[in-house]
Amino acid sequence: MSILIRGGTVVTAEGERRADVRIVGESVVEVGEGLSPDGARVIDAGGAYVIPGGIDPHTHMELPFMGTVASEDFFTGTSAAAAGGTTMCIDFVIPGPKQNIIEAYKQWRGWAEKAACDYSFHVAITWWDESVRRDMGILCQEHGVNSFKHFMAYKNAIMCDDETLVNSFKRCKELGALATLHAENGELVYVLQQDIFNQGITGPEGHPLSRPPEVEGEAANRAIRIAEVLGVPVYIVHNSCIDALEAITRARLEGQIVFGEVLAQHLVIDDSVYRNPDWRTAAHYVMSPPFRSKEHQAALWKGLQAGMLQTTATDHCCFCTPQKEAGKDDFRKIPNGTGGIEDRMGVLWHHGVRSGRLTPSQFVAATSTNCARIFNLYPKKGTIQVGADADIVVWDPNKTRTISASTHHQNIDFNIYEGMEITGNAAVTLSRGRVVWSDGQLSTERGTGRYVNRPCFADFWSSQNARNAAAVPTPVKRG
Ligand code: URQ
Ligand code: ZN
Ligand code: ZN
Repeated sequence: MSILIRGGTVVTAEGERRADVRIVGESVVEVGEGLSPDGARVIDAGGAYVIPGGIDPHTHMELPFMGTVASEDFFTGTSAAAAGGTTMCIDFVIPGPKQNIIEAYKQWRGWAEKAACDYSFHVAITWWDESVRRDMGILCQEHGVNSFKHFMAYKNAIMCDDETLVNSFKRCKELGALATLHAENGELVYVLQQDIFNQGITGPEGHPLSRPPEVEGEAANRAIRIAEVLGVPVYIVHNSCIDALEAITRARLEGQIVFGEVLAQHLVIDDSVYRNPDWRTAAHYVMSPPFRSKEHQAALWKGLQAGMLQTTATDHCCFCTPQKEAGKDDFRKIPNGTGGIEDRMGVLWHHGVRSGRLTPSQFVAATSTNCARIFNLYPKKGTIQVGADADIVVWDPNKTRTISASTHHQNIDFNIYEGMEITGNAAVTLSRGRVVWSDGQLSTERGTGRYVNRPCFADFWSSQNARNAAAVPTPVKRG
């Protein structure tokens, strides 16, 4: 089966040009002007952009969390992703306390077999002993894992302490894997939650009060400093505030390998949502880190524009209203998470490209290519060139839609962007050469998504010197 995407402007992270794209089977085989159909199915991209399928580096399909399970599963979530122009997600294996990490990995692999688009997994390190060290090596060498997640928040659940951080970071360095972080000081959050609740603030407005920017900035800086001493590259997920951005910027300007991710929602939604008089609405915005003031949003946009933040994500972790109601009388019990995988690309195009903040190439870099490069998926994923997977989107810059839970394809009864009108949307989405979204209709099939191996960066990462490596330690001769 061959397809010719004709008449569009191909946009990659490197630039844009008028070109046709020929696809045979699952791959791109030719990119150039005036290509003849030669019997191929022709998709007209006239007046539109042709971009690499979005890659969302941060999702939680059917995550067991806070006493419930996220309502979006791997089929519905990857289908909703395709409707919005995202063709791959990197999800998270999050082992239970003392759960063997390979057993957990296999559990998630089973859940993900229903996926409709490609996927991969970061594996969370939530506890430590020598078996974890051993199994991290097996996951890298035999299962294509090159990134390990560390939650510095969620005390008494999945939070890891500094001892685990240090041990796991050192292991990542040995393996050539990337250490990724949820950076909030979980001890501070825990104490602030009690204080705020005991002052009688039980509603969702208590959530951001228990997680101020300083709590995020401290953890981001601590993780970065530990990584600096050990010489291991780090990736900070869902940076939401100036404090975290400053920690990343300082480190990057000093030559440390630090990557930063920002969620689409943190760029366009502010903390006024927590003061909504409707409990249900306010509770649906309970996620961590929380939404911040417009001052933080402006700084995050500048961080993205300046290249201090490299990737955009959604942290797609859906809980329907009945699930959120577990915290009806206690904000600490509201399952943390929001949706958004379907709207990330459109929201970023509307508020990023149409606003003049980002060029189309920067948009492609931030929604696809940078993630592919950081997690070693490039150039199979994250670009349009001969040999790449045909994960491609015909992007109509003039297609307008109003975002709503009444029309979205996500399996959640709320949309954090409800009512937002955006211009710039996916007209056609292809997943490895298969049309999965066209004319406003999904045509995804369960199980057609594939797990994508991500090899470690043994050479590149090991080049990151530990700070103390510069001063070659020599023993003092005594006596
Ligand atoms: O912290 C995360 O990334 C997961 C548990 C989703 N929930 C959230 O509030 N961000
Ligand atoms: Zn997180
Ligand atoms: Zn997350």
